Amino acid sequence: MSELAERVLSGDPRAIARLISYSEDGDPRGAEEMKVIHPKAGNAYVIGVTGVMGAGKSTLVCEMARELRRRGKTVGIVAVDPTSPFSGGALLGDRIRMNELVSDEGIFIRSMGTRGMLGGLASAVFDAVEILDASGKDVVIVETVGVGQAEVDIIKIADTTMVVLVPGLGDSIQTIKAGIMEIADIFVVNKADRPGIERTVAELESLIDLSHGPGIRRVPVLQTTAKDSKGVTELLDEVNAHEAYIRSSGRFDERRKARYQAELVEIIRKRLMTLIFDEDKFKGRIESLLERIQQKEMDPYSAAEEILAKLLK
Ligand SMILES: Nc1nc2c(ncn2[C@@H]2O[C@H](COP(=O)(O)OP(=O)(O)OP(=O)(O)O)[C@@H](O)[C@H]2O)c(=O)[nH]1
Ligand SMILES: [Mg+2]
Repeated sequence: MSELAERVLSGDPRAIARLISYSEDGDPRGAEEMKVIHPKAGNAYVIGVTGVMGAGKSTLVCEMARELRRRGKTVGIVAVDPTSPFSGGALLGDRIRMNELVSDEGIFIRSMGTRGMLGGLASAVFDAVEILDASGKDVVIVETVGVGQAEVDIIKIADTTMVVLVPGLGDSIQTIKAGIMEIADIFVVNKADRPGIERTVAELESLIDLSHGPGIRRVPVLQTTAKDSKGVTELLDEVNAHEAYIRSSGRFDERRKARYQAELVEIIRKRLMTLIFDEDKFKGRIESLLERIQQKEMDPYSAAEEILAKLLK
């Protein structure tokens, strides 16, 4: 086994950071290490945290990490494209909260930005979760801003997904309508210190009533005030209850399968994109096909078929 893989498996934070960077950069050395560490992954419980911008997700994630540490668990945190990243923004003003986490060897925090259009992002996030998992973290938390399909896809990594909203729905209702309802295992209404909390919870409960049926687990709605560490213990108890539910109903294995399916598709997609658009010979070919399409000598469908036929040869 390579030295880097060995150091990752022993939990060395520098090695973990290095390997995540390889994935982000699409460095081929990363793929080789990922092959080696895969057999050691699968033991971490993965919590997805998504929801509207500025809902207090990062604050909540920090508080969950603190509570998990009190429960003796080690924690990996992956924050995807945060507008207020862990390294700055709103949390910069919260030095005490951050310093405690950063200086704790049982916690690893990584922010990942959205990359170019070919979307190296999703597969790097999958890798980061797998790396933290293999490194021995008991729990891995993934924070994403729930706006687009990419985030919904990323959340497939999670065993338990929480959707974070805030009082005074408005935007939040839109988020729910945009398909977030289906992915929520737990709803969290954060900023419970704000006016309108009761009404928001009631509106959410009536929305859940609509999709709720007999024999189906009812998605719980929890209230938190992350900035004052309120409601976090109850929230993690609810995560435990959800874990027990998916483990006893066979859904846990289904979710893990969905995670690896999403990852596999993503790796293939990325490799194909690289093949088609980055390889010099194909690049030249695509240029000439584009020229012919524009001159009406060829249509895009035939051009695509020609490229695929070349690939499959
Ligand atoms: N009133 C109130 N403010 C809170 C609470 N939790 C977090 N905040 C504040 O909300 C702001 C946004 O918090 P973040 O944790 O950065 O929110 P986020 O959802 O991670 O934001 P993005 O990643 O940018 O989408 C900060 O100013 C926090 O201090 C809360 O329970 N009550
Ligand atoms: Mg955030």
